[in-house]
Amino acid sequence: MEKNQRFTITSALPYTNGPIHIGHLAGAYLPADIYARYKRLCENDVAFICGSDEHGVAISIKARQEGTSVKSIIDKYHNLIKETFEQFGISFDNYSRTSNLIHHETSKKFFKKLDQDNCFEIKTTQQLYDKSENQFLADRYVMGECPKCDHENAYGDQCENCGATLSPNDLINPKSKLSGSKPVLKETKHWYLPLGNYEKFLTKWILEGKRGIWKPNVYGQVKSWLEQGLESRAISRDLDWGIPIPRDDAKGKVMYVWFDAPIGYISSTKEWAEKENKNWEDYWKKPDTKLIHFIGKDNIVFHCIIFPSILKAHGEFILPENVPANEFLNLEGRKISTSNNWAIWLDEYLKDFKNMQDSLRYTLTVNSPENKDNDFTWKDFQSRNNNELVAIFGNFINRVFVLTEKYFDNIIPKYDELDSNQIIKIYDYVSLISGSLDKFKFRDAVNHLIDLARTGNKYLADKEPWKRHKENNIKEVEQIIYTSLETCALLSILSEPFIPSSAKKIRDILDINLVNWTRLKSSGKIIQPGHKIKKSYLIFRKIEDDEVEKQLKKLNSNIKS
Ligand code: B3M
Ligand code: ZN
Repeated sequence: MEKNQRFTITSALPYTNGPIHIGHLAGAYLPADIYARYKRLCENDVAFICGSDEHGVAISIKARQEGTSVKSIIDKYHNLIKETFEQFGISFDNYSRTSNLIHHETSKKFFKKLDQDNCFEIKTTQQLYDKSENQFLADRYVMGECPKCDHENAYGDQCENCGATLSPNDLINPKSKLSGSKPVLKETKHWYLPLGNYEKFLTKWILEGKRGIWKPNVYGQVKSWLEQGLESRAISRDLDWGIPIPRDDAKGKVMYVWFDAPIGYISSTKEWAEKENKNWEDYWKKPDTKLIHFIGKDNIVFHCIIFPSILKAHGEFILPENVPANEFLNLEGRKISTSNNWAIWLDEYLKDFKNMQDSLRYTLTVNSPENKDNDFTWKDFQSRNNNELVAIFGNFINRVFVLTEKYFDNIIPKYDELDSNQIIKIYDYVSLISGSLDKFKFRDAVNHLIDLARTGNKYLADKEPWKRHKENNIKEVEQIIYTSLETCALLSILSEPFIPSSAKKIRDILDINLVNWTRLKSSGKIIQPGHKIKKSYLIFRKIEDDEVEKQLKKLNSNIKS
């Protein structure tokens, strides 16, 4: 539980071509939020940074589909996504957008620096072109057969079936997404990043330096990319939506979205620093700053190979300390698919399960696709909520509050000694939970949290304060309730990163403030005897069978037969 460190924590910038779903939350936002909250609670200097990714072909396509302008699409989804994050308690220090001027300027400056230092190759090649639309077909503007797995509907940049990274010319039988016509080849000039030049550096930095430190799924992917050898990547596109390439001989060309998007982390930090009167460079250039990227596994190559090469080429920036990428979350046994509407959209969840953000946060953490793909099912969601959050955590808190009211009229009993055996047990969880979080083991961490509540329940069951009350052993009852209230207080502090809104409710009832984890003393005493606590109420509620059935029905109606 180190303190006084500087952290730059980023979550992948979501594309503003649609709302976000549970897979996004579980992959890149929830773990990052838990981590950022935890690091703040350990008295670290944290910049938790994100923003909307508003460039790229996917967004132009969405605008065409909806018969509207790109601007109205990005505004609509930027606002929706931002609001959704706020509702789920994702505690970004700044949530920016890549259409902001500060981002255009930052990206252009970056390009110019690399251009001046001769970091790019300029090549003229033949690329797919739609004659009827007068447009080059970059990335998702073209679809065809995947050369690797024969999947019929692979995009020009990626096959969603086998995960292969592609370029439009790789596709078999390509078709324009704009007109449906067969494209022709046409010459065009582009700027390339010669990734081969960075192989040595990447090998030393990651393969040698991060072995056993980075998660095996991330390390393994990087290793296989490096073993295959890295090819030059075009970082410009012939498109009308994006950041113009700042060169006189590049009229009509914009930056490839994956060139400017990661720079978005830097522009968002700048925007935040300006508001907060901080120096953004501390968070990106000081060697003792720890940069951590939270992403899903489809973004590993961009965050572990391409962006670090860009940062290295620039020369003044730090490299990520870790990239704890997650695997995928499936839904009811199938891959989440936005195009087939096989997803749980977070904005819809918020309407269907009012004030139950923490139930989803909890379930997605306990089931996080940390090391392998995982499955979300509505049944499991219900049972995790009912059997763990309600029956263990909520039940303990509620029993303690009810007993405090019944026996002591809500005044914390004035017994001056906590039960030291129990206090030792419960304070063990501070290092168990923080140790897991330091290793990015969010599932273990949240399981420890539930175990802490179990420890509280067991204590009550063993000590039977109701029996002692009947026997008139009031002193003992006082000690049991005092110790149990201390356990509630500890739970309200240790659960803060995971279920922040419930944690706050418990603290409000106890009438205590959040305490930094670094200040927790193993002797306990977060609460004060003699202090009156507030009237309690149930913090969690059960999820009924019909609620789950309704969701399953809604989801299954989306299956296309
Ligand atoms: N917008 C892609 C994605 O959501 C992309 C992430 C950018 S992070 C710099 O998968
Ligand atoms: Zn494929």
